[in-house]
Amino acid sequence: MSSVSPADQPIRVHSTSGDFHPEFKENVQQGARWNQLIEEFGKRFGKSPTHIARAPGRVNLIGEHIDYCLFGVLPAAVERDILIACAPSEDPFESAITAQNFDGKYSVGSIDPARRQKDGEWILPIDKTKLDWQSYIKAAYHGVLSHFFSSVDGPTPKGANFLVTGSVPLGGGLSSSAALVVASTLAFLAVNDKLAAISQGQLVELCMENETRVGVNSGGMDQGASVFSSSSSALYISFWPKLYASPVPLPQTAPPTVYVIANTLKTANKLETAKIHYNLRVVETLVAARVLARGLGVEVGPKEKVRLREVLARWIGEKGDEGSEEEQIARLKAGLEKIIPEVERILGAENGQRGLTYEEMVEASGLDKSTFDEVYLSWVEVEASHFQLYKRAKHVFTEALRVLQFRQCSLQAVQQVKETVPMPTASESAQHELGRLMNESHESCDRLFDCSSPELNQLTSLAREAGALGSRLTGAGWGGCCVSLVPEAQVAAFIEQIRKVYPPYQSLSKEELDQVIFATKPGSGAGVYDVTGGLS
Ligand code: NG1
Repeated sequence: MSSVSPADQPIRVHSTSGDFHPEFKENVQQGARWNQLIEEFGKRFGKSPTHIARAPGRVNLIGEHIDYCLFGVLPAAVERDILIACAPSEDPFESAITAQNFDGKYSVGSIDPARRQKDGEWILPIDKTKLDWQSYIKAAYHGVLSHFFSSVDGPTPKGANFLVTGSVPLGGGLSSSAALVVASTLAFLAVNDKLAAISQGQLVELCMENETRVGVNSGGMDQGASVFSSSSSALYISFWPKLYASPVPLPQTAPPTVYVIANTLKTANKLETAKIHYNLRVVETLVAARVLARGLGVEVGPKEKVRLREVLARWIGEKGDEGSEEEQIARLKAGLEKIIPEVERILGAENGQRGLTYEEMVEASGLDKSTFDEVYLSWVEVEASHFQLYKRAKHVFTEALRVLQFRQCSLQAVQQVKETVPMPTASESAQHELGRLMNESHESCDRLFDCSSPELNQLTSLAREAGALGSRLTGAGWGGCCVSLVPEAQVAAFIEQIRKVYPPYQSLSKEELDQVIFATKPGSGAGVYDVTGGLS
C-alpha cells in the first residue's frame, strides 16, 4: 500500500510525561495507578523500575473470526490496559525473571530459561493444561530469546524483575491475553535494549507467534490493535498480502455516539474449548478454502494450507498490494460481491446446511486421507460430527464485506462533516448504517459461525431494546463481551436499563457494575515508558 502503515513505524518509546498517551494526561486516576506501581516495585524489589511497558486491550467493532482467514478487521484499543514495571538484574550472569503481580492474590513466578544441549535451542515449557498469567509472560520471553538470543556464542539475555498490573477484564473478550503478551514482549525488549531493533509490525508478528505457544491458533487482530492503535481512531488491519494497518477515524456525529462494552459474565474459556470452538473454526475455514478453490478451478498445492483470502486473490487475479489503499479496497469489495454467490453454488449445494462428515469432507477436498490428515489435522486437535464448511465460509466472506462497508461509512461520515453537509442528516443515517452492520454481524456470528451464546444473544437484544443503534458480540464469542453503539446522551439511562433487565447484573453493586458495563473511546497503542528520570 502506498501510505505509511503503523506497521512500518518504530516501537513507541516515551521518556517524558508530555509524550504519554492523552488519556494519561487527562486522567488523574491513571497517574495515581502508575505512581502506585512504581512505589510498589520499589518496596518489593528494593530499587526503581527502569521502564513501564504498557499494552491496551481492544474491542473489535466489526470483523469477527476473519483475521485468521487473512481478511481485514476493524478493532480499536480500549483505555484499559496491562502495565509492567521492570528493571534488569544487576548480576550479568543472571537470566532468570522474577514476575510478581500487583494483585496479591496471584502467585509469584520465577522464569528460568535453559538451552537444549544438542542444538542450543531455548527451552521454556508451558503447561497448557494449567495456564495462568505467567504462562503468557513465559511465551513472550521464549519468543524474545529465540529471535534475539539464538546464538550460543552471542550475548546472553539479562535477568529482570517484573511487576504486573492490569485493568483489562480476564476472559471477557477484550483481549487481556494479547495485552499481556504484548506488554511482556515489550518489557523483555526494554530490559535487553532491543526496542529499536524491530518495527511495530515485527512486534505484532512476534507477539502472534508468542501467543501460539499457549495453544491458540489465533489471527493477528488483537496484537495488531494493541500495538498499532492511536487515540480517537479505530483501525483497519489487513493481513494480505502483508500486515497493514490504517486509522479509521470515528465520525463525530450529531448526536454523538459512543461504544458501550458489556460483559455477559459468562466467561469463555477459549483454551479449554478450543477443539470444539476456536481451533475447529480455524480448521473448518481452512478446509472450506480448499474445497472452494477446487470448485472455482483455483490452483492449490496438495500440502498448502491456503486461506479464504488467498483463494479470492487467486480467483480474481490479484497479485499483491498494487495501487492505493482505496483502489485495493475497491478491488476486494468487488471480489467479495462476486464470490459470495459462488460459495452458495459450490459449498451450499447438497449438504451445505447439514455440514459434512469427516469422510465427506476428505472426499470434497480432493486429497487422499493421509495427506488431508497431515495438512489439516496433524497440528491441532478438533472434534465434530459434522464440519460446517458452507456456513463458516459464508460468514467469513459476508463479514469481510461488512467490515469494508463499516469502514467506508465511517470515513464518508467524517468527510461529510468536514464538507458541512447538514450534520444531523449525514450523521444520523451513518449511525443507523453502522448499527445495522453491527446487528447483521451478530446475526451471522450466531447463525452461521455459531460463536454466540444464549447470554450474548440475550444481552445484545436487551441492548437494542434499551436504545442501542446496533449491538454485537465482540472477540471470539461463546461468552465474554458485547459492544453496542449508543447515543452518548443516553449512556447513563442505557446502562441503568440494562442493569434492571439483565439478570446477572441485578445483584451487582455500583462499583461492580462499573467494571462490567462501561462506555469506551479508542485509546492509544502499546509503548514503553522510560522512567529512569522518574514520572514527571
Ligand atoms: P479473543 O476475543 O481475544 O479471544 C480471538 C482471537 C482473534 C480473533 C477473534 C475472533 C486470540 C488471541 N485472538 O480473540 O485473533 O480471531 O478471536 O474474531 O486468539
